Amino acid sequence: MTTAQPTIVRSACPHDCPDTCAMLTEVRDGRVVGVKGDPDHPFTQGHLCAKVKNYQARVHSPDRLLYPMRRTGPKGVGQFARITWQAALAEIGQRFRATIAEHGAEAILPCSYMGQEGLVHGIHCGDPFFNRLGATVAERTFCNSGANAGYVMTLGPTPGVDPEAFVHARFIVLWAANTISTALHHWPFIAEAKARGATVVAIDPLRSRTAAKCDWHLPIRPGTDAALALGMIQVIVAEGLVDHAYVAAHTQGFAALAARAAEYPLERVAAITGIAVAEIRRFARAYATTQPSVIRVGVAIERSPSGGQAVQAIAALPALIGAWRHVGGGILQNPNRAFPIRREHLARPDFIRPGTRALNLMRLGRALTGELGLVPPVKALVIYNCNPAVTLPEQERVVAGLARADLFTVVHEQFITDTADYADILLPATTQLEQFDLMFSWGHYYLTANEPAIAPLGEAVSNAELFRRLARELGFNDPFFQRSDQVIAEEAMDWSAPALAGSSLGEARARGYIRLKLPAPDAGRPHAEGNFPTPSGKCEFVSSAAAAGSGVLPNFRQMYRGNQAGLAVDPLPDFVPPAEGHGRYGLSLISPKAHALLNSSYANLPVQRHLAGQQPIMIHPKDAAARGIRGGARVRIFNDRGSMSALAQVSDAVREGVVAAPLGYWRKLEAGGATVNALSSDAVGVIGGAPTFSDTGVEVAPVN
Ligand SMILES: Nc1nc2c(c(=O)[nH]1)N[C@H]1C(S)=C(S)[C@@H](COP(=O)(O)OP(=O)(O)OC[C@H]3O[C@@H](n4cnc5c(=O)[nH]c(N)nc54)[C@H](O)[C@@H]3O)O[C@H]1N2
Ligand SMILES: Nc1nc2c(c(=O)[nH]1)N[C@H]1C(S)=C(S)[C@@H](COP(=O)(O)OP(=O)(O)OC[C@H]3O[C@@H](n4cnc5c(=O)[nH]c(N)nc54)[C@H](O)[C@@H]3O)O[C@H]1N2
Ligand SMILES: [Mo]
Repeated sequence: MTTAQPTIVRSACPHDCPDTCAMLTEVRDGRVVGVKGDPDHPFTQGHLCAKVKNYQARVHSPDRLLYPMRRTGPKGVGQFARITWQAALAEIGQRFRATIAEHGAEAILPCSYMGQEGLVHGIHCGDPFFNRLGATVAERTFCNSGANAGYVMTLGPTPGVDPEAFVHARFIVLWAANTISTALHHWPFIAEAKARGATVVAIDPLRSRTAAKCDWHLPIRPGTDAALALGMIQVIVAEGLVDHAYVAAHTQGFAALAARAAEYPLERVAAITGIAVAEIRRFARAYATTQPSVIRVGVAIERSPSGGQAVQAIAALPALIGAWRHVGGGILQNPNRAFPIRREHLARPDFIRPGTRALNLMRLGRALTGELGLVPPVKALVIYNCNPAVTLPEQERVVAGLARADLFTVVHEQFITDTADYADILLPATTQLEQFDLMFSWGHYYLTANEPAIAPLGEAVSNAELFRRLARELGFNDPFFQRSDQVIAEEAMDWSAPALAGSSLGEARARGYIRLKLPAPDAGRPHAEGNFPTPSGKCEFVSSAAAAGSGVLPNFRQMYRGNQAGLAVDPLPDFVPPAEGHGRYGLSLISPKAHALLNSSYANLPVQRHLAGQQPIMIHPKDAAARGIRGGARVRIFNDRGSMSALAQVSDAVREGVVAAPLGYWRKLEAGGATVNALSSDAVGVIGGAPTFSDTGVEVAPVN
């Protein structure tokens, strides 16, 4: 047999991660033999992370789901038999038609998120289909919806500081961001600033891998960031550190914000946050007086009742001190706003019939168990790009709901996950190397193309192809539903927008990536002269959209679809105490991202499983001693919602009173058969409908 020369194909990491790496994939004889980071890409810089650097093992894993299957055993057991695509589609069509006839189309619910992040196969891939079908509109507030809402209330949908411009900052705050684990490719820019003399501060209940490398660590109590931000504002105002010229020219509502901040004297802030008065004062002074200063907010900041308002307050800080005047000064929250994405065209909200109900997927458990009393009840569920049995709160309710005999569940997946175990019909999904896509980023300014490296394995189909097939099965004749992947990509972007003018899909495909046409990292000062994309054109310390009661901001609705959670009635930022954690259960549980896992992905694959070990929980030595827990011991973590088992890591890297159990482990692969979302509640934050994973009261006990 002759062995063909290896070919190198340009790929793009598909994952829900800010870095969206440009990859070079090596193919030999129709198999992927390796992947590496593109050394020429200014952000990827030739490196891939612990999750993706052996992506070929994910693609060619013996555990890949490669054929359509029908359930043969009880729900949850994972017994399936192979069927044809034709039989699978026919059964789905028949069940959908019967459900619609009996209960109406709202009895069908899509459950999806960003298992794949691309413009073709990502968050919006199924929206036109479900909107046209008349299904319940799913609000997907898994990630960043509260933070986005708070940020946009203050600043409007601006991309903020170029991530590459961090090299120019002299004071960098990583606020609820574990950059080294969750956005590794941003770290070199921060390290470069540090090498040039910048001070880097981490605000995190945990001395994370990142906090350990910072100059300064503020170990805050979870869910109290809004109080810290208001305390900083109070110091900045009281000590005359305000840039009054900038505030007068480019902001509105200063007096009201100062009055709100005055309600947060440092004694109060210290009592709330657990950080000493002198430390807060020193931090606020250093932040205000060391320019350029920049803040990177991580997604974790939103996971408590006033998480979105924390971001609303933090977004006010750079304007207050005039940080926007400088290259590298300001705030970075979600730079995907720089990409001119035609979300309306991708998602087709115009297909939604007026009055169609919306459901926040954080409440999936209660929706499925019937506790929400939905009429009609959910009778058919289609899950793709998502692993709700692991990633949604109220895990035991989610699983109890999925186990309902009268629920018809379709799951499209690459692997037989905890969720897939409950499918009636299981459909095989391609991986990124078997499909074409075009990727935006929420961590840098490069649009990246992904060429198929190999043909789809087995009978796996991409998300876009699944919805082409479902549309045909349901008789949707509009040619819109049969667009090729290339046409979807072409139409996903506004190529005439300034950020892309003169560029084309062809150029992105030929080079692998294109940088958006924004000022170079050493030249950008996006808000030196104000120009905020808010209703007033100013940085709004008092949100005019909230004051006008105008409900949901447009870009927010497009991303999350039909989110009716709305804005805070209060147009000023405020702190709302966490509901749990200092009450009946003595400890406050956080569930940050695992270094070697990507949300719930990779927990089943050997290399990452080895790196991640069994589900751990980190506990402070004093809290461990009080409970007779030794390092390495198996413990039970519990509250009224559920319980899980974990191995104790006794360490002062976590604050006293706080325990940390990383997200991503699978129920069926862990002792005790439950993971961290068995403990979290489905309460949502004050703004943006965001989850409150960091507001979870628990108790921990040794297992004898
Ligand atoms: N307790 C707690 N819970 C959390 C969080 C937390 O910090 N703590 N974080 C939240 C956040 S920020 C997020 S983003 C969510 C993530 O929640 P999810 O989106 O559910 O998690 P993922 O593991 O990213 O992806 C889900 C599944 O998509 C599958 N998949 C990958 N590619 C494809 C594809 O092309 N097609 C199909 N059909 N499937 C594919 C993967 O195999 C995986 O099983 O979790 C949220 N849940
Ligand atoms: N390795 C890895 N990388 C990932 C992911 C992954 O699962 N694994 N997931 C991707 C996704 S979907 C996302 S959204 C991003 C998330 O990126 P990050 O937001 O950086 O991720 P987290 O680890 O959830 O949280 C960051 C830090 O915030 C702390 N934290 C938790 N609650 C609070 C709080 O109330 N206040 C403060 N100040 N800090 C708090 C945690 O201890 C943690 O160290 O990462 C992406 N990248
Ligand atoms: Mo996320």
